[in-house]
Amino acid sequence: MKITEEKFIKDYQDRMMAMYSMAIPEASKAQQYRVLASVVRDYYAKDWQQTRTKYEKQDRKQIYYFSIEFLPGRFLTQNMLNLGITDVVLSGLQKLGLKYNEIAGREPDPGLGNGGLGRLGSAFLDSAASEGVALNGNSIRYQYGLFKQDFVNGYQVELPDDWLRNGNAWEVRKENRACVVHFGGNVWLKEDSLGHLRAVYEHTNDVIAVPYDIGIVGYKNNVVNTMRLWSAELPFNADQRYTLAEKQQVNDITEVLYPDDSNYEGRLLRLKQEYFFVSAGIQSIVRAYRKTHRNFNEFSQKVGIHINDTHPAMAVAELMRILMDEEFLGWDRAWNITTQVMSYTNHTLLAEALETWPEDMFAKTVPRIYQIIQEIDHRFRQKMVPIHGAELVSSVAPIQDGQVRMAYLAVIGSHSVNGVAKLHTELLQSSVLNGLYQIYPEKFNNKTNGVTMRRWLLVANPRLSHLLNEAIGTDWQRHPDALRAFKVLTQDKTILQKLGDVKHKNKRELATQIQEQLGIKVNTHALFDVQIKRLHAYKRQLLHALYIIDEYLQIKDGKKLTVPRVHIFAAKAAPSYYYAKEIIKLINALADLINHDPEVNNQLKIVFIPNYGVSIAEKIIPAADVSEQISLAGKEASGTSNMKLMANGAITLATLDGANIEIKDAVGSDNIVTFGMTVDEVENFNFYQSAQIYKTNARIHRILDTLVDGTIPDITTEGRDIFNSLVQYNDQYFVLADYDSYVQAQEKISQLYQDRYDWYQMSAQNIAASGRFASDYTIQRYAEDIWHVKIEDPAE
Ligand code: RUG
Repeated sequence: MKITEEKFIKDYQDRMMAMYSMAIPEASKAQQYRVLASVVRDYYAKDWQQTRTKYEKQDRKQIYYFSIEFLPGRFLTQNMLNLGITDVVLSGLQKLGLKYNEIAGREPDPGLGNGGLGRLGSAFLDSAASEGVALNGNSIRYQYGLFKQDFVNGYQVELPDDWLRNGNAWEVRKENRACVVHFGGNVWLKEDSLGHLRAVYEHTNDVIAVPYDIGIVGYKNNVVNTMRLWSAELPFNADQRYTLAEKQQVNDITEVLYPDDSNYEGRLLRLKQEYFFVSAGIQSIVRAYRKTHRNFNEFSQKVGIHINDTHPAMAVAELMRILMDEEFLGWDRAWNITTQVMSYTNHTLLAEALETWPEDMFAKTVPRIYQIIQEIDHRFRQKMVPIHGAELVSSVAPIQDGQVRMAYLAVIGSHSVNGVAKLHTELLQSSVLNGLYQIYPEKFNNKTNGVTMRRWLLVANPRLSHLLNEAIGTDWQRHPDALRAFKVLTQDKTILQKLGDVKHKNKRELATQIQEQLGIKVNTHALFDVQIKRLHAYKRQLLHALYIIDEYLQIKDGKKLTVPRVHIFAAKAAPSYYYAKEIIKLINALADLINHDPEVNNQLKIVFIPNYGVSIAEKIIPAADVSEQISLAGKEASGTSNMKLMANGAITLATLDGANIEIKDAVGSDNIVTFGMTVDEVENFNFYQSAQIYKTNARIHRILDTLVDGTIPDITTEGRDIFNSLVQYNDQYFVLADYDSYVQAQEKISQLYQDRYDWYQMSAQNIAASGRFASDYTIQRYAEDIWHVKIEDPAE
């Protein structure tokens, strides 16, 4: 459909009238937004329907990406871009006397994820639609997204994220596709008159799962895929039978996202959430397949189910349940199909993030699933013990020591298991999943993460995108590898000058926002040193904070910093993660001290931007000079902010962890600054004594003392706890061990930043090398190697 400016203006006026019976100037900004979203949605409605029917007609293999988290970011700007209607809409709105930015800012940013895991899922959906891969998201429609973060006296406070309060303009409720999910009760198998073993359920608590679909618009290719989010409701017409408490129990299932991505919580509600979206998703997949197929002969050629992290691992048992109990396939056939259909991505090496459920809780909550996992466990042992020995096999069996172990279930039930960066996959193979790697080496493969360049460049950084279009043409928008063409221009002084201008303008824009929102005035000629990610001890925001104290002490000693700096943080801590919240308080207290000290003047500023999420990242990333990726080696599976920041021309300051290593390979060691211990060094560091470092290293001694001697006001308990964690409790994440090396790296950064020509040359090298980290390529590799689907030209 060709959208002209005239058509858009008319559509907008008509829709305003239809929805609100108002003239445009009378409407609030929120109403203006909802009208715009509704008009834009219309522009892809037909493509959405046609994509579905085309897939059906072609009997195309459908892939379902099961993830308990997605972080799509705001849809409006991205959808307009992908539909190719941005210019028309912007000029049309202007003619109507409306300001796009004000309207777009009214869209809630759906916080349906904690961080990298959810964002990766959404990047994959965007890339798959843009590449013409039939990938469907499957998740939970949380009533409340990840909490909104605010600071009160420097402490994190959590406020509910009521993102659905005014409705969600992009979703379509599909009541006719609802299904029933059973929890609890008793279940046994009974032979029916045809000789089939049927599962008989008694006293179950049933919940209705209602799907809400959101269209995922591909980039200028008429493809619109679907993200399906499930909402829990009471069974139809049955209100009276339920007590308030029972109603609440059903609402609870999809009420709120668990706000922790690095710690597993063995809570009943979480288990229910997991089974809820898994069961609903698989029922709807089988139902869709059954519409056009009489038997299951082709199921594994037509369906792929991806288990994103362990949360949806019950998919293995749920598909077995449906195939056996409802479709009457025998165990072996059902198992054969299931393992061909399932694939699994692991995202963490942290032992505390690997899910295991107490057997009794599991058995009570999902009895039939428990029975099936028991059988999987039994057959696995029976088959593997003679080959690999009892010790190895029981160390990786799905059930052991009263626990159901979800990662092991996912590996055993899938044909493919991948890590998310080269190092991470190697470490999975050699440590966390080593036992299963010995048994199934052929299943393991690496798929390094990626990011969508269209959101992180075209949407977030229009100035840089414009420069790139001017310098190398627009091919990179569809084929991000074409950014490589920018490499030959890294010697071109005019280009570097323009690149510097772009960065400076972006910094000015961020500075204005910081001033307006936080009342902090920052020097836009200072180096913007950025660390934005979840707050976790392993990510070592503390290392960065100690360096800031170091800089502060130098200034107080009368020295001048080599370059002035603005340290920018944004991070949410899990509400129950006390230590992480103490670090937030420390950074805020430091900000308070340093930003108000007249002796510091313009040399040093600290800004902690609250409520980190996709929308805030879109503002910070284009303005970053330095990207801090300083986790302890071996702890960060991959990281993705490292890739976004690189694409926006920030220089990475990194440990050799996760995908940082591949960034270094891509950009060359002259264009990245690395420091710190390697994984091997960390692993072989047998007698670490952090107290010894405190004792013998005068610089560190002095910095740590400021945590407890009153230099930083208002952090008595926090300062003492952090001090103790570093000195008395032996510094679990080797902050002190890496400190000197970090300082050297920071000094190198300062040296480099003094010569802006060299700096922007490095920056340009980073942009030019970033194309390989586009999720378009990652999704192609998933499609080819894991899901075995051909990338089809959507035009055909
Ligand atoms: O911590 C990891 C990141 O390193 C990674 O980049 C991201 C996407 O693969 O996933 C993050 N993650 C891990 N989020 N939740 C978990 C817990 O398994």
